[in-house]
Amino acid sequence: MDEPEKLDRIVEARMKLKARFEEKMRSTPSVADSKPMGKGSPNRHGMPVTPVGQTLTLKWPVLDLGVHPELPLDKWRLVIDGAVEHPLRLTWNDFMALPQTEDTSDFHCVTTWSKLNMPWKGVRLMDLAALVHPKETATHIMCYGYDTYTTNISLEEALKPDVLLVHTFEDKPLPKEHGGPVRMITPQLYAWKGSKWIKRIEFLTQNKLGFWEERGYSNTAYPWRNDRYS
Ligand SMILES: Nc1nc2c(c(=O)[nH]1)N[C@H]1C(S)=C(S)[C@@H](COP(=O)(O)O)O[C@H]1N2
Ligand SMILES: [Mo]
Repeated sequence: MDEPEKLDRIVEARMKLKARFEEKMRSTPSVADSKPMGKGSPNRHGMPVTPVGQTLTLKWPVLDLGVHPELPLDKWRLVIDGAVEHPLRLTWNDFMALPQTEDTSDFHCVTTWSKLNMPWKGVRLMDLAALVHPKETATHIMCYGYDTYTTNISLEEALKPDVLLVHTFEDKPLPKEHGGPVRMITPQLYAWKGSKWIKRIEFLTQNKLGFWEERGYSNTAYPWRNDRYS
């Protein structure tokens, strides 16, 4: 498929996905919440800039299971499969040839630190979804990290425009300890929903629990309601 045709296909599929999830997105906590809990002036989403129970930090702590996988770019692959019409296995070059998005967003860790205004570059989850065409029955995704981490997220959250698979932070390659070469970010949910060293995105037809969700963390992970545990 040539490039313009591929882009047209993404644009069309993106519009269909938006229409399909519009209603559900409107009722997600970060859109429907009329009294978000937290302190400070409204952020770019109209939320108090510091969610309830969070403290701002300028540092960027490292939090993970302790394994930092070594992933040379020529060996790196990203698989997108499950309940989709066109499963994909991307190389680094395939991934970098997709439409690239720059965005600045915030990072809220469930262990109570938040880091604001982080400048990212990467590929929208929405654009990857548009490429693989989730089946009508798809409702969630499970993300898998190269370190064996897993985390689940509903499609209405995953398809938000600030959910990215990022490879660049502050104009430099994403450091390995923060999930480089590629990690996911979920700025409107607690940060454990974003898998570092992302390896696979599986579309699901029903919800399943990831690593922390199985251990009592919240399914929904919405920071402005202190939604830490289930
Ligand atoms: N693959 C993988 N992704 C992960 C984790 C992990 O252990 N493995 N930890 C999660 C948690 S609990 C948090 S708070 C953030 C931390 O990201 P950071 O180390 O870049 O601050 O990554 C999330 N993504
Ligand atoms: Mo975390």
